[in-house]
Amino acid sequence: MSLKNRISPEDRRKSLKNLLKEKDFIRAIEAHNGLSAIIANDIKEKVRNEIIEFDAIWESSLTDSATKGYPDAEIIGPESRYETIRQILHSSHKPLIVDGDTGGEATNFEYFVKNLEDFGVSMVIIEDKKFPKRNSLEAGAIQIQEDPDIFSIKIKRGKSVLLSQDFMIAARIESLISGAGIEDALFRARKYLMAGADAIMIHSKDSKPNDIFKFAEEYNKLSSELGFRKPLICVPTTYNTITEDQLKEHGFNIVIYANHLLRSCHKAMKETASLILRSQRCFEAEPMCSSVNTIFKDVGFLEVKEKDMKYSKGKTRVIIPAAGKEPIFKIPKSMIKINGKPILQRQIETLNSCGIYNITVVRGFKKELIDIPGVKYIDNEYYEDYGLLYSLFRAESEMEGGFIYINSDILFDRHIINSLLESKKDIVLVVDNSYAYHKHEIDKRLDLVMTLNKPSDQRRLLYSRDNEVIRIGKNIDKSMADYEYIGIAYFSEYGIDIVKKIFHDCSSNNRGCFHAVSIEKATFNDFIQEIIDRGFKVHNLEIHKGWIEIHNKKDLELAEKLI
Ligand code: SPV
Ligand code: MG
Repeated sequence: MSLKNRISPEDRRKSLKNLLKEKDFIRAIEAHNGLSAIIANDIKEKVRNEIIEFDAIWESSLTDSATKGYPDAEIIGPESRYETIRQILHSSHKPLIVDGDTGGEATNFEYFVKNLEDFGVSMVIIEDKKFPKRNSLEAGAIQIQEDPDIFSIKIKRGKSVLLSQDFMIAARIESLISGAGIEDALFRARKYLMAGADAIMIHSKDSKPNDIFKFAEEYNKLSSELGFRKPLICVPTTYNTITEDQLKEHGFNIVIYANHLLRSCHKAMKETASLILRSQRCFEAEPMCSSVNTIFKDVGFLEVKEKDMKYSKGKTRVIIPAAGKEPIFKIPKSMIKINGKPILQRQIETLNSCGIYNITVVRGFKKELIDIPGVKYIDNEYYEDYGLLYSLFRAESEMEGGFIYINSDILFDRHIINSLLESKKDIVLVVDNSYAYHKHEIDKRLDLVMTLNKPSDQRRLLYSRDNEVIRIGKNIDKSMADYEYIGIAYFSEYGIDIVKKIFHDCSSNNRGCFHAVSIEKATFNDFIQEIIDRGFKVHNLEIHKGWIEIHNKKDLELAEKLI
């Protein structure tokens, strides 16, 4: 349950009636638990230049029963249904339409209506079948309709217990399901409307919409005759090529996509389970799954994490691989002094100012010279033969829970680290968009990055926080590159998991060439490219300046001037 989708029962209850006044067409999608309700609530799409979303949620008897492993035949009792309803209400702020099955015996229905109204539900739909009903979609299932007068009394009795004007009772007509036909459906519609039904749902399991269109036409005539028109609802599970525009045109006011979230996850679950069996491990199934981080984000866990972090940033880990030897400098680069203070000292001070104290430095070349207090040291004795990736993994034990990776030869503003800590992605590279302005003046071989979405001039003003890296390396053509990678990256707990598995998989299985070198000599860029090539997402955090890299003596002079 997320704390963000809160609404009072009163406000939620009346929101469906309000929506029906505001617009002539409402779309509802099924949810069967808290998580599916979060998806139904939050999902948005841009269609024809308009951001659209679902207006309401449908609590379906079919999917509620199936989620609990039961057939849809009024076996699940009301307390169990209330539990699902509560989960949906706790996880969304949208109006909820509850599938009331037959409503049971009239006294049971009165209590059901009272409870739903108290919870803040906006509408219950009951179907005119005899208790216990059978789901309407299965061909050959015996469908027995209720006497229309008995059903009308049930509607009246339900209405009589209501405290508010906001709660609606809709009558669902099953004449097209039972085979009784359109005449019977219309006869019943008249009775139910006269009994006080607030809406009519006409159901059909035909693959074509002809019958429901015919019913809608007659319903419009009936409404004119009665002098009032109540909303008309349909569930196009079988006649699914029909569009919302066509339904609107024929006078429907609410469309319910009644089971698609359950059916889609059911299919995905089966495929994933089979793949794990076939692979005899779960690594291959990973790209088929939402990342744990996405789920954490959806269910509000990241909000919990953020609040925790706000009060204990000190737990964030940083790893700085500083083992390499740079021929033009006689000492480790991290000990090069800028205006009298070593780069590493400056890095530590910036990190400390962000509340970060858990810093590990991997030493190698002239390790005895790196001795600044306040950090933990791990040594890489093989720095001459092994590359940066190897140095990084010398500090594998320090990666637990997620960490920030920082090159040993850069200086950076604290806002970069703070933005990175707010990042909600699993693997994030910090990339600079100012590269575009100076790329042609620089002859150094930069760590260039290509992203999935090309940065536009407008996007340079509004930083893109949600772009994906598709290529990284020093060999990318400058005219093709979108950004420069600055040597700072973030790995969440889940990101670490991926990274560790890929590293160990490569180390044990890759005896030959690994991205133009060997795995032993691999660079950080090679490794990131491997992660991308294996189908995992690497995101970028776009910045504009605020850092400097000490590659050569010229950079050193520039840094001395700037600081
Ligand atoms: C449900 O979703 O439970 C419904 C619609 O009642 S149907 O399954 O088509 O009957
Ligand atoms: Mg149902």
